Amino acid sequence: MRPIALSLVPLLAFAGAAQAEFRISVGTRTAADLPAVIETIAGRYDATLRHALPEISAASFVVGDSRVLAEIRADADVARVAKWIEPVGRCSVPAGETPYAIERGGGGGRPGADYKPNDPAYGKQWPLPCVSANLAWDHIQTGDVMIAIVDTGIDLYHEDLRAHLNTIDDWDFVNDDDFPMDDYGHGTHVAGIAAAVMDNGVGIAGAFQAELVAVKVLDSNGSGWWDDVAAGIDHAVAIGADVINMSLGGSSSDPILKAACDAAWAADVLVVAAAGNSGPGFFANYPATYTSVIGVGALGGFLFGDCEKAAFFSQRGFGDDTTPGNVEVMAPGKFVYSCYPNDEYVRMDGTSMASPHVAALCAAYRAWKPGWSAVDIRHHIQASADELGAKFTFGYGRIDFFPPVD
Ligand SMILES: [Ca+2]
Ligand SMILES: [Ca+2]
Ligand SMILES: [Ca+2]
Repeated sequence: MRPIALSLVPLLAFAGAAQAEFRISVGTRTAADLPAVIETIAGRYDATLRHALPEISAASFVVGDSRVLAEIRADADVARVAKWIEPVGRCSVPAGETPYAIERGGGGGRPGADYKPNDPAYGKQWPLPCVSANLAWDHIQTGDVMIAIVDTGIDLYHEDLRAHLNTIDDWDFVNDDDFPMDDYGHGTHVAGIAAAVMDNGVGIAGAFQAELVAVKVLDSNGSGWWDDVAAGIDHAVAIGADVINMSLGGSSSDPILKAACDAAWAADVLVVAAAGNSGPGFFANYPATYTSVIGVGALGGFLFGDCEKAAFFSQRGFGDDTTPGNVEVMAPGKFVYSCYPNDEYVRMDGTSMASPHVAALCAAYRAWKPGWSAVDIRHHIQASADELGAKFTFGYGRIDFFPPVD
């Protein structure tokens, strides 16, 4: 395995084999129907149970191929109680999100006697004054709030994250273990934006000082399966997460993903997702488009971190809690400076970087107004957003951390 040239071919062959894996999900009419269906499918079709999710009356399996799917669909014992029997799709981090180090600024934000943290790279974080997070810090910086980062994992040892990490309740749904280490880099960057440790004299300041829990659902290439994402959402709800951030997406809906998102929202959890990076010609990335999910577009213009203009890559299409669509609010997603594995810091561009600003705002409201429901918080975020233009592009507008008052 050591010589790189020799290992390339087997690695590629293995990657090809992994892609050929075939998964299905089955939703049942009631949770009580689920155990018998699992037993039937596992017993009759040589299927390997991947996830049993009684909270959403669903399960997923690895099966031989699409012919097995047809056989299961034709099985009367399964079909009688099934709401759906579908192949599971793939998802990934949005396209084009690669780290870089060039120094390019951007600006915006309001003047004021705002809070000044001691983190050395705070001056590189144009997004924070853009959404007035620094003004909100005069009033509230932290609270007993948990944000689940459903992503590629988090660097569990990062100097500017580890003090906020809940490593008891975290989980790796790719490798099926209790150590959701980030082997790609994306989730670490996303986590830092939301809640890197502020005022520790190190690195950056997260937008809100919340507990972070890593829920790894994307692999070392930034790709994953929707049933693993659904299991991750289900897990986040079970451990008491207040907010779920999904800086990931796919172009087609998936019933097990939708069931998990809808169940989280129904359980009073705020679910936030990236709108996608395929540009203004595209809308309806999943899960951002679901009404149970707050879809987030990116601000930043083309060349600079422009606080008023949509980033050129940001997908479009208005949506909220009653209207399907992916852009509910906007947050900065260009030249975003944040944590990267091995105590590094990089800039990245993407709606993935916009989404955790909104997750942090949701967490801030959870701390500021503990009596508010997720619906209350979502509606307040919509109503207090700064309008920037057409709803189809900007949704309700740019999120505003200040004033977080009613
Ligand atoms: Ca752990
Ligand atoms: Ca810091
Ligand atoms: Ca939506």
